[in-house]
Amino acid sequence: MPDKAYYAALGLSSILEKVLSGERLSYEDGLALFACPDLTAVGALAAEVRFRLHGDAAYYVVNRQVNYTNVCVNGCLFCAFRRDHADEDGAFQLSKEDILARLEAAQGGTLRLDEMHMVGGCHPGLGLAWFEDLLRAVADRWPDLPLKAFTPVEIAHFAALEGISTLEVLRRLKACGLRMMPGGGAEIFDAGLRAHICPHKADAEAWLRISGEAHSLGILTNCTMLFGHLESHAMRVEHLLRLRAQQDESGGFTCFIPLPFLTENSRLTLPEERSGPVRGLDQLRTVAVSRLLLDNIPHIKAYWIMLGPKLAQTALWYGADDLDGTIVEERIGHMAGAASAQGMTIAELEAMIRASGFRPVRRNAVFEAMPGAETDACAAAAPCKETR
Ligand code: V47
Repeated sequence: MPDKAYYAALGLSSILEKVLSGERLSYEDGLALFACPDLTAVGALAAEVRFRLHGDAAYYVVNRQVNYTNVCVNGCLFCAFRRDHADEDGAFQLSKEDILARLEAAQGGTLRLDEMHMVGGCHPGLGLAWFEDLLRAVADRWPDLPLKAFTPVEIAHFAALEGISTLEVLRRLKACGLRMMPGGGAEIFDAGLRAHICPHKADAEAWLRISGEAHSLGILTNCTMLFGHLESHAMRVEHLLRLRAQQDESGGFTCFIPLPFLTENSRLTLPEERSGPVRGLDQLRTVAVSRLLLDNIPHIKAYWIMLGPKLAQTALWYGADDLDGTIVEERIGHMAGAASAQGMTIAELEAMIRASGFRPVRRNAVFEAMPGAETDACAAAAPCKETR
C-alpha cells in the first residue's frame, strides 16, 4: 500500500486518493505525473492499477509479423522504414505467395500461430481487391488464425484509392476475415506537430473516426502513441485523453502501445536532450502514466522490440501487462535502429516474464487466453473478459 505521507510530500495526495478509489484522473493529474521527480512513486501507482486489473498475469502471443510493402505515399519524417518510390533502393513489395510462405514457415511442426499481424506502407498501386484476395487466401488456408491487419491510416488510404467510404472498406475486409486491427499510425494527435512530422497522413480526427467505425462493426483495435521526438508532455497527455474519450464512445480498443521513437535513419532533427540513447526513465514513466490515464483500456503493451527486452521486463512493474509476441520478423523498428532480436521463442518469452516475477499467459490477437494457458488470469481481470 503506497505511503500517504510520502505522496503528500510529492504533492500527489489527490492522485493517490483517486487511484485507490478508482476515480478518473484529469489532464492536470497527467501533467503532475510527468512532472513528479520520483519515477518509482509514479510507477507504484501504475502497478497498483495493473495488479488490480490483471493480478500477476503477463500476456504474450505466438504471432508472425508481415510487412507487405514499405512503399508509401505519406512521406512521414520520422519513418526509417518507408520508401517513396518502388524503384528506390531498399523498396520492397511482397507477393501473396511470399506472404503465405512466411506464414507456412512460421507454423512448422506442432507450432500454431495465434495471430497474424500485417501492416505496410500506403502503396499507390495496391487496391483493395489485392488485400481482399490475400485475406481470403490466408483465411482459407488457416481458418482459425486471427487476422490482425491494417492501421486506420491504411484503411483511409484504401478508401481514397477506391473512392469509397472507410466504413465500406472495413465492411469488405471484415467479410474476408479481418478480425482485429493494430494500433499504428496514431503517432501524436496534436495538429501542429502532426503537420510537421506526418503532414500527408490521415489526421487525428480521421484516425479516431476509423477506429470507432471498426468498433461499430465488431472489429477490435489497438491504439498507440509515438513519443520521445518533438512532442511536449502536454501533447502526450492530450493524446492519451483523446484515446480515452474515443474509448468511452466506441469501446473497442483492447490494448495501448506507447512507442518510443527510435532515431536511426530518421529525417527528423531532435533537440540534443532527446537524441541520446539514455531515455529509459522517460519510457517507463510514459508506460506508467498511460496505465493511469487510460482507465477504460484493458491492456498496456511493453513492446519488447522497441523498448528492448530489459526495459520491457521492467515496464511490467510500471503498469504494462503484455509484451506482444514471438514476432519472427520485424522491420519498422529495426530499420530505425532497434537493437533487439527479430523474434523470440515461447520459452524465451515465458522465461523473460517469470524472471520479472510474473506469470506468463499465452493469448491470441484479441486477448483470449489460449487453451493450455492459465485461464484464471483472464477470469481475474474483468476488462480482459469484456474484450472476448
Ligand atoms: O505506426 C514508425 C511507429 C508504428 C518509428 O497494435 C516508429 O499490437 C519508433 O504500431 N521509432 C508501427 N516507432 C508499430 C505498431 C505496433 C507494433 C506492435 C504491436 C502493435 C499492435 C502495433 O511504429 C508506426 C509508427 O507509429 N514507428 N517509425 C520509429 N522510428
